Amino acid sequence: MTLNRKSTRPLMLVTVLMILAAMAVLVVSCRNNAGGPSTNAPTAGTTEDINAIAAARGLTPQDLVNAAKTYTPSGKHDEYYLFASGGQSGQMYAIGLPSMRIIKQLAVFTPEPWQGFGYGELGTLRILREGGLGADGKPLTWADTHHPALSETNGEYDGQFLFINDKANARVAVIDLRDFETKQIVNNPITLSDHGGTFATPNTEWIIEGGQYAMPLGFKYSSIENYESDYRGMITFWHFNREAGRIVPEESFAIELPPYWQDLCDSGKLVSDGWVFCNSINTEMATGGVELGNPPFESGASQNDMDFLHVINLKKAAEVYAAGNYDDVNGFPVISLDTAIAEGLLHFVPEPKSPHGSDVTPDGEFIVVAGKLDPHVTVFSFQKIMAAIEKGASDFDPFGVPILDFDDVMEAQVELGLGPLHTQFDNKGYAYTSLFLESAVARWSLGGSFDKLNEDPPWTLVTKTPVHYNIGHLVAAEGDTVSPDGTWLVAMNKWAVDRFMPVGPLLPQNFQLLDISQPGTNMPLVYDMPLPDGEPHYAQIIKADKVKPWDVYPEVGWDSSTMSVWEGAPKQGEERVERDGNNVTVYMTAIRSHFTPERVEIRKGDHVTWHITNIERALDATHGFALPDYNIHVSIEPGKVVSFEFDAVQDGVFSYYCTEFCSALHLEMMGYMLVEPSDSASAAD
Ligand code: RUQ
Ligand code: CUA
Repeated sequence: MTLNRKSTRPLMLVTVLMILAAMAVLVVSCRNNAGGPSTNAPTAGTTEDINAIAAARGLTPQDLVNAAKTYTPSGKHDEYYLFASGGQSGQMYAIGLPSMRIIKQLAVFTPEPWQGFGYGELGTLRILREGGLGADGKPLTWADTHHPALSETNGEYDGQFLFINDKANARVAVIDLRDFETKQIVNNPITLSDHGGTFATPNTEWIIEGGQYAMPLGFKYSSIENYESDYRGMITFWHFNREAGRIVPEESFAIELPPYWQDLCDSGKLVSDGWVFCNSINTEMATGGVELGNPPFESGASQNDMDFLHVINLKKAAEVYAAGNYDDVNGFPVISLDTAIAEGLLHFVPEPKSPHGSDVTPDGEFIVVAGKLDPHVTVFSFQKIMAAIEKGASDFDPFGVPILDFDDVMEAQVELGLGPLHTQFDNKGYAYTSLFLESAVARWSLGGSFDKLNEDPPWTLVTKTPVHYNIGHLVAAEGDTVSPDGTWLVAMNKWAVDRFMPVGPLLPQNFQLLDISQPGTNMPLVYDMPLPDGEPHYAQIIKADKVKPWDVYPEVGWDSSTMSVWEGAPKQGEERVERDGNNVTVYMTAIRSHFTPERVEIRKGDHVTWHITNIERALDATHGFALPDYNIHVSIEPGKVVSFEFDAVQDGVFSYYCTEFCSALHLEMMGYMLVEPSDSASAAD
């Protein structure tokens, strides 16, 4: 096995070479305080001399190179979007690379007032409501978002849509990248938790949502003593209609799986297109009960030397579903485990030891599985898996699922270090694996027919870069496509520890940017970015020019929840308040710097429906609308119409106002909603 080679001297950027030479003497003199600025030296702001600034701040030549690689001057745009999960916040982040600047938070599963998501606006409330009600019958208001997936065309990110799962409640959200808004949330009808989502097939026909904790499918009760007979795992395939920009639940289906905990999946591509690979844990079928003297889950679910990589024939499963060969569970089509076995949809491949991550190489030839408790990654060959399926299995799991022979399908095992988790790829024939326990990113060389741009022997460790600390996922530029870029990689670290100024016991997450553009052993860490939200599991990085968002909505009166013009949208000159019995409808427009009408006079007990069109066409001329006490806030971007409704349960005087500082007279952009008490004389008409 190749050992970690000594780092060669970093290649310096030509543009900074001269600066570095000029400052070398000064920098050497301040090497001793590289841990931070010295307290009484001048800092940036007191001088324009780069040497003096570097000396004062304790910056090394490498620091200046890193700064030159990442600093993005005012007005310049980044090269990539990083779309990161926002973890338990239930949201997502759009982050620019290489600057690592947060560009926007995307409201997905959780109400978000700035965007008006879930604060009265009918369209977004409908999305939240349709996306699942909690046990109390109210919309769920958080999510444990894990794995974003960009839509793909021919295995390349196409910049059109973004998907992400909620592990806690087994939900999948669809975000439209024309306006970066969440358009749909689907709630898995048969199970509560997913982890193996979301993954898009190479042309985004299917969005894959794998399960996690087994339970009786369809939300039935069964004693945990009946675990083996009644509890089940699952994988769901949501059919995506690109034209409509929506998942079509009526054209989606699931496959029943044994009650192992399906963990992470990946879609096949190119040669393996039409296949899906999910690792699993707890093939021991441990049921916990440490309080009863049973082994705790953490050891009960880690007994076996091998768990099972689930090899699923999605193409054939779709045919079985189309032929109607499925059961109905809670109104949802589920291909039974027996049918899956009989039709050859499901095979197992033994995978060592508490596996995590299942990542298909860009050529679709290999599947990389890491073992959390094994210093190796194991590489399986798709061709060998096909040959072994052809040959037929001689071993079966307790449910009758055929188990392929490990030696028949294993291509290589590469020793990388402690706690390997996830793997990404580049354009040079390297793979990159996160080492959780070792806090490092390992670069290793792929074998096979891959057209390699590196000179390292196949299936060997090339180098490691330490990261801080306890890295979970890592993500490379265009890293899940058939042609990764090999430019940047972001380590998504679970712990930040000492990297940032202290903010109390709850620390931010640490995203660290690595430059992976040079082959060999030079893979420098160039930037640290605190993310003020936990815990972002995964992200994807797409070339910025592939994403083509709208500047403003295409036409005035645009309903972003249907992505079309709404004919009923309030128009300039036709603003009014209509009354029909106790139902009041407000037709309002917004333009710098007034709402029309500026007075809305209603009565206590009225049911109010309120529409506002922003008739602006100027870039960034967004108005916010706040209705205090009624818990309503919406964002109305240029061209958009928003609608909300409420019961006027409280009489009094309410000043509604614009919440975006949109002009010099923004403070005057307000109006009064006067709610007359229902028992006053004038109310009796
Ligand atoms: S996986 S715990 Cu993405 Cu490493 Cu979720
Ligand atoms: Cu519109 Cu402030």
